[in-house]
Amino acid sequence: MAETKVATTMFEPELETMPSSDLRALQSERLVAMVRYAYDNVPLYRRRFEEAGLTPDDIKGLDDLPKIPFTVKDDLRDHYPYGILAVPREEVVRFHASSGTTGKPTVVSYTARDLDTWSRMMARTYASAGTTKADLVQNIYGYGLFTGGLGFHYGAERLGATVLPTSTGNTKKQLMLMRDLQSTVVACTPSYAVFLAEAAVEEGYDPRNDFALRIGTFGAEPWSEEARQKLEAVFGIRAYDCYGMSELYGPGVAVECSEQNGLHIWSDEFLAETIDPETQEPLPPGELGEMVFTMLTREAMPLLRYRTRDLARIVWDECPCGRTHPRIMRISGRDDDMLIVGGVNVFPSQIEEVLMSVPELGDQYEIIVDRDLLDKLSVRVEVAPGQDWTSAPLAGKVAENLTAVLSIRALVELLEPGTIERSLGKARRVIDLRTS
Ligand code: DLL
Repeated sequence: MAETKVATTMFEPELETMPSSDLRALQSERLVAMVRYAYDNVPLYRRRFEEAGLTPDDIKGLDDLPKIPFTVKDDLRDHYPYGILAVPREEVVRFHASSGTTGKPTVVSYTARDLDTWSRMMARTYASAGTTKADLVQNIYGYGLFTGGLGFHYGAERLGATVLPTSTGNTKKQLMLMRDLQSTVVACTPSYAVFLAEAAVEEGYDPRNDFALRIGTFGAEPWSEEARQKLEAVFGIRAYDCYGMSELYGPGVAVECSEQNGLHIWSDEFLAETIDPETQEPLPPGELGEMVFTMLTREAMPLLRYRTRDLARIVWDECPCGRTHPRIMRISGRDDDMLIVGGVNVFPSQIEEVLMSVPELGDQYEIIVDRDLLDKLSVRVEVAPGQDWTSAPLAGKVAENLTAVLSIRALVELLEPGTIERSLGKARRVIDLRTS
């Protein structure tokens, strides 16, 4: 589908296309005010500033950003249950929480104005992906503590589109409603979208003709260019990458535009930097590093220089779509997702790219890391329907392709289609069995 460039309308054209110098000036002004607000209202920030020998007067603009101490996820966990609150609890109109694999969830909070800002960012996000008032959005992100469901819900309403709030689960019903109501936009995780495509064919639908889908807004987990091409081909849609995290409202931090070449960060609200995760030094634009965000107008839970652990490049080049906001050039993964196998760094996204480029393979896979004497990397992957999962030459070819990209040996096990358990939300692809 990528051959037809679609001009998209903007939700807030003046803010989305403001000259970069004006955008920088706005960020600078907001940063100064936010630092003062955080210092005055959150004991943690006051303490951090005091420890660093700083006062808000030392932050006069963007050039002083590197002086500000970082905030990390543990700072939020340490303040369980309410997290970092800058307003009395009565001013909070909603909480969300991120599941967190270990221990207590991270609770995040919103004032009425925060929710308003978030909805605007989400309305921009939809519009950037080509959604208009005329669209019917089937929102399959989970409703509840996860920010995906309500984030995509209120954003669609703010844009004036129609929402079908199906939330996760019940795939047969999803497909039936998708056909009967003729949904035009689907919002879910990319791994669920892949599963939905497979289930549609199994249920006897012709996804390109029985459904009226034209746009997919996918995010909440890494996915590859190859996965995008597959999803676009199966459903006859354009598939857009959306990035966000609970601490930064939820989805709606950054999204692709019609160019599908990098995700614009809504930089009047989110001030982005990249740092070297080891030295913590800021990196020049365009270099791969850990993304760090400062929220510029957040009321309930201000975040100054929040370390995301997500690795990406950020560029400030002009984009043909007309938006001036800088772009994330694909999220390479999280630095805590990176596997070190036998001393070699391996990103699950590299493995996905290799697997998706072999036509005989299906879309479902698992990465297993184990250790006998040495570390061992195994990949279990389903073959595509109709392919032979006992084929030794196919397994050998996949293993060779993986070794060429990763520079370490990978064992490959082919599986019958349907063997691996499907996920409704974020897929769990990596199983690390090493104990130390
Ligand atoms: O996943 C918010 C969200 C919902 C984003 C729906 C997009 C769509 P958390 O559960 O807090 O919030 O997880 C945040 O997910 O730090 C990234 O590691 C990962 N992530 C989110 N979007 C992307 C993406 C939501 N487009 C964590 N590509 C983040 C790669 C992503 N990773």
